[in-house]
Amino acid sequence: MNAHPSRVANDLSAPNDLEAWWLPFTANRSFKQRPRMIARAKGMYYYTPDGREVIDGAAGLWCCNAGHNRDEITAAIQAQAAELDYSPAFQFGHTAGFALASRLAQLAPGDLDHVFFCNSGSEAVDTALKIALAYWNVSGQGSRTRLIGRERGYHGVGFGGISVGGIVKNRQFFGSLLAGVDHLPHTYNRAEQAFSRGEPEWGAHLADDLERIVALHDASTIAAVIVEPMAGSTGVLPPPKGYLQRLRQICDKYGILLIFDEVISGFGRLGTAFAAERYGVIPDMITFAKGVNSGTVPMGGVLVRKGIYDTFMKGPDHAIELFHGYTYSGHPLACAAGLAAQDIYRDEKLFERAKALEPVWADAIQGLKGLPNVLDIRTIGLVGAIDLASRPDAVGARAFEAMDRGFQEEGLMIRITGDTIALSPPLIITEDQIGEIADKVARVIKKVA
Ligand code: PXG
Repeated sequence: MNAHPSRVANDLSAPNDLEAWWLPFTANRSFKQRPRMIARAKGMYYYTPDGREVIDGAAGLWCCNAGHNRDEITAAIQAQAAELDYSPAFQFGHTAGFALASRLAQLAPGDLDHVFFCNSGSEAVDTALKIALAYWNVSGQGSRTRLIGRERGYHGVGFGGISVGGIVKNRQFFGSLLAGVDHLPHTYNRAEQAFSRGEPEWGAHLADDLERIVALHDASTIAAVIVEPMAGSTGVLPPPKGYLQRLRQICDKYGILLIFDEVISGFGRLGTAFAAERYGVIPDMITFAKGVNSGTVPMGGVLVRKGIYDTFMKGPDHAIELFHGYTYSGHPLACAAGLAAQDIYRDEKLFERAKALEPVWADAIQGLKGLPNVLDIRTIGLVGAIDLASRPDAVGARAFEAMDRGFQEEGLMIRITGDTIALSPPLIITEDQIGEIADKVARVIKKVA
C-alpha cells in the first residue's frame, strides 16, 4: 500500500495536458511553455513535483499567514468534513459559523461586532458596498448612493470592486462599470517618499481631496469611501503618516461610511490583528478574506459596526433584513479552518511576531538598495516591494523574468505587478529565512540586470 496516495496524485512533473485550465491573471502561453508547477507545501516552503524546495516569499497570494499545511488546520478541516459537510446559512445555522463570527468580532477593534460571511475578498467588497447602500436606504437617506474609491486601489474583480478600484488594466476592458463612483488620488510620490520604512512622512494632505469630492457632489449623495489601509496589489503603498486618521475625520464630518479593505492587511500582516488597530482608526466596515483561515478554504467576510447592524434589525420578526448572501456563506469547512487558524495566530502570537520582526525584515529588504535597476523599496509590517526600472519598450518584462527565474533557478516564490516585486512571507518566518529571501531576491535582481 502506498503511504502517500496524494503525493502520487500530485506527481505531475510531466502533466499530459495544460491547455484546459485558463489560469487567472497569468501569461498563459508563457506558462504552458515553461510551467511553474507546485506539488506540495509545508511551513515556509513549497515543493515542486521533482522535489525542489521553494521558499514562499508571498504567503501563497498574501494568504497563508500561518505557513503551509499546518497539522492543526488540516485536522480541523478533516473533522468538520466528517461531521457536517455543508449546511445552509439561509434560515439555518451551525456552531462553527457562530463560533468564528464571535472570534472575529472579538479580534476586531471597537464595536465592529457583526460578521457577514462570503467566499472571497471580491465578494467581501461587493457585500460591504451593498450593505452601505442598503444602510442608507433603511436609514431614510436613500440619496446617498455614490461610492468613493482610490486610484491604484485593488478591491477584487467583481463589478463593484473594479468600479471603486483604480487598477487601470482591471477596469479598461470591462465596460462602463458602476455609475456614480469617484476616486481619491493615490498616495505615492517617489520624489517625496523613496526608500521610506513604514509609513512615509509625506502625503497626509492627500486625504483632503475628499473635501473636494464632497464639495462637487454634496455629502447627501455619498454613501461610502473604501480604501485599502495599505494598498497591496498595486505594489505596496503604505499609508502616509496621519492619512487614514484624516480620512476618518472627514468621513465623520459629513456622515460618510468608511470601509477598510483589509483582505491583505488583516490577520497580522502589519503586526496587528487589523491595520485599523495599527492606525488607531475604527472604520465602519472591514472586509477580510485570505488570512482568516490562512488561505486553506475559500472564505471572505465583512465586519460591521453595531450601529449599522442594529439599523437593519427592525420590521416584522419573520422578515428578511438584508437581501444578500451566498450558498457558501459561512461554509462549515471554511469556518472550521478559520477557528483552527485563529488558534494558531493566538497561541503562537504570530501578529506580535510580525511586529517584532518588522525592523529585521525592513533591514534585510531595504538592504537591497543599490542593486541594479532598483528605483525604490517600500517596507511595512511583513510586507516589502521593490520597484525595478522597466526595460525599454517592455514594461513588466524584467520583473516577469525575475519571478520565473526565481522559481526555476533559485527556489524562490515572489509576486510581481508591472516591474515591481512584492514580498509578503508567512508570519512564521524566521530571521534566517528572512535572510534567505533577501539573498535570493538579490541574486535574481542581478540576473535580470
Ligand atoms: N481586496 C483586496 C485589498 C485584495 O488584495 C481582494 C480584495 C480580492 O480578493 P479575492 O479573494 O477575490 O481574490 C484582494 C485580493 C497580488 C494579489 O499579488 C492580490 C490579491 C489577489 C491575488 C493576487 O497582488 N488581492
